[in-house]
Amino acid sequence: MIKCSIAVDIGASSGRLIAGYLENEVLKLQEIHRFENKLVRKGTYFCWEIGKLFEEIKEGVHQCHRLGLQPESIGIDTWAVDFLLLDEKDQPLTDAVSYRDPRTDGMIEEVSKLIPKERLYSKTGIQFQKFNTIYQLYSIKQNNPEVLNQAKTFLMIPDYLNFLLTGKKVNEYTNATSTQLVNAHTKEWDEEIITELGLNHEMFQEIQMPKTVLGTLREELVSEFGFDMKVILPATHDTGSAVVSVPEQEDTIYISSGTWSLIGVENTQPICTPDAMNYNFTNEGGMDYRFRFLKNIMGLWMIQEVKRNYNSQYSFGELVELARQAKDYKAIINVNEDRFMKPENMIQEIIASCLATGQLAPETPGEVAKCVYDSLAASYQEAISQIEGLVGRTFKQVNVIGGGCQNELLNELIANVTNKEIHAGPVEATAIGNLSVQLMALGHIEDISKARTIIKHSFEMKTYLPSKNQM
Ligand code: LFR
Repeated sequence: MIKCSIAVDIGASSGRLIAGYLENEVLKLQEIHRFENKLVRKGTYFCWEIGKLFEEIKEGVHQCHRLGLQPESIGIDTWAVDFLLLDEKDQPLTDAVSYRDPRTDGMIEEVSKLIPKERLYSKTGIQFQKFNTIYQLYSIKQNNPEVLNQAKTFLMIPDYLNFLLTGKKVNEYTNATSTQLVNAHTKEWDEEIITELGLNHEMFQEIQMPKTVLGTLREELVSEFGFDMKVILPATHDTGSAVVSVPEQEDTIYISSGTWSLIGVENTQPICTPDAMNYNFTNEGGMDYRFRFLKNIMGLWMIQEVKRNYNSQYSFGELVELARQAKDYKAIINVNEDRFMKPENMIQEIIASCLATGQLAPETPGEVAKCVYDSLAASYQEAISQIEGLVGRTFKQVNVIGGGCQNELLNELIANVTNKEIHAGPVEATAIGNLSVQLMALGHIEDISKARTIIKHSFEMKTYLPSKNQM
């Protein structure tokens, strides 16, 4: 049996288990299980089906073994900011409410009354997004204080899944920073902020770094699978794992392209200046205490919703093709407006936004898709000029990683709009970053720079140059 590690990578629209192992310094991947993830309405909230996600992870582990692979370790990453609160019997007190739920409307303003924005930013370096954990917790404090009174343990989504695997309760660092409660300078929970919000300090767990071997499987799981394995902390925030696998950092701006587009650079120090705050850049904690200085752009969520609103009549590939055919239509909307976070109907929202800005409304699926792609590219360009201004230098190339890097039209548009060379790949950046950290913890890869060299040699990248025949 081939020995491997398993990356569990769960995004907002799908999850996957990918097995990986090194063969002559080349990282080999094998997808072993893929499943859907989506928001479901439970009572008045939009939630994740956390129990189902755990069942899918178990199914994937069984499948790995059936395929003749022997996992030495497993590591989980998911989106950030969402969490569960457990009672004294370690039972969840609520469903796993999603960050897209409107329960946080108005909470940035409420929290700002207690902690001025400048102070919060200079301490944490984290962007102001209404869905951050801090605002979710504050919304619970205002509307369901009894839940917080009973809460003994705060675990983020991957922390909770790790708890189900091992019985150990810790908060992994990269994901913890997305709460806006971790101090960017001490890299620990910021006790002052927690006190000023009136939250209970005790529920926060010890912060542990990626590469930590958390433990082994609970006994019931060892009997169920018929084997044990190590549970290792990768960067449990998916974007943290994705950025581990950006092969070249020099002269490069990355775009981690999925449900969100995360655009930025890797730094060794946080930039918590008023300018960075005003442009709403974030300094998320990364591997080896590096920082991801980046901006959230609404991303492919918009096209996922457009597809859903057309009752999935067109595939993503077909929408791209239709957008290419709609080459005479052009309208640019501000994709980062709150109205696109969770609209009733994305197509109607796009039309309304075009009309409100005095532009022709898209009339066909191709025009709607073209508007989304053009607008995303325009938003990337704006973020790039902000990054260049904030860090005081220009960058030669853009490396698009993640599922979205397979969208050739979008890559061409980015090349044209930014006038930079675009490198696309790896597609499975998040799983690759997750696996690399596990392989480091197991002693198979020395460090992150060695991991990046291996990644560069193991996966194909495509290059797109700016063209004169712009769409
Ligand atoms: C991407 C991501 C982003 C985070 C958003 C919400 O999947 O993790 O980094 O801002 O989802 O958690």
